Amino acid sequence: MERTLIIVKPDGVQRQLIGPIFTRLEQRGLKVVAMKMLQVSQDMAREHYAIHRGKPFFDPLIEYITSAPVVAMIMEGPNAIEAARATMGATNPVNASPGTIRADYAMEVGRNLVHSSDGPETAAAEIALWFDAREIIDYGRDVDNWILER
Ligand code: DAT
Ligand code: MG
Repeated sequence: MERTLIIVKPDGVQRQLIGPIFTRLEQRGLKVVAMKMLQVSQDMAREHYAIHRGKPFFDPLIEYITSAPVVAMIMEGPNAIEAARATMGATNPVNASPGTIRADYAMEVGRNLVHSSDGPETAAAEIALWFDAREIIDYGRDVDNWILER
């Protein structure tokens, strides 16, 4: 089953939106297999966003993601990466479709509340960067018989 990394960014925690953001993903049927709150270090932020190094928004992005605690989680499900990205909405909230997290709760690209991995390789790398293998719990849910067509 596919796994993806989700982060409620500092603005999401500060704005008391951990619950609403989490609820959208959880109630779709995505299964939480790991979660924690942490203060992101400069080094970790730079590694997480390494692909954006050199871009004009890189320094503000690092400052933002390290500015206050975040909540990170791994979610699992069929096509979890695509499902989470669709629920999150477009990078710039102004372009995000109504009903997505970013459209419904955010105004600007530099305060877009949530991160979710954009592909299988990035998901694997991000999960390894953010979590120890021991923090990831493999468990079953009885309700899966009603969420997944097996
Ligand atoms: P996403 O978070 O949708 O995966 P991304 O990986 O392209 O988007 O960029 C990472 C973050 O960097 C994004 O959430 C907000 C910021 N960002 C991206 N493009 C930007 C831009 N053109 N101006 C300002 N910030 C930007
Ligand atoms: Mg991205």
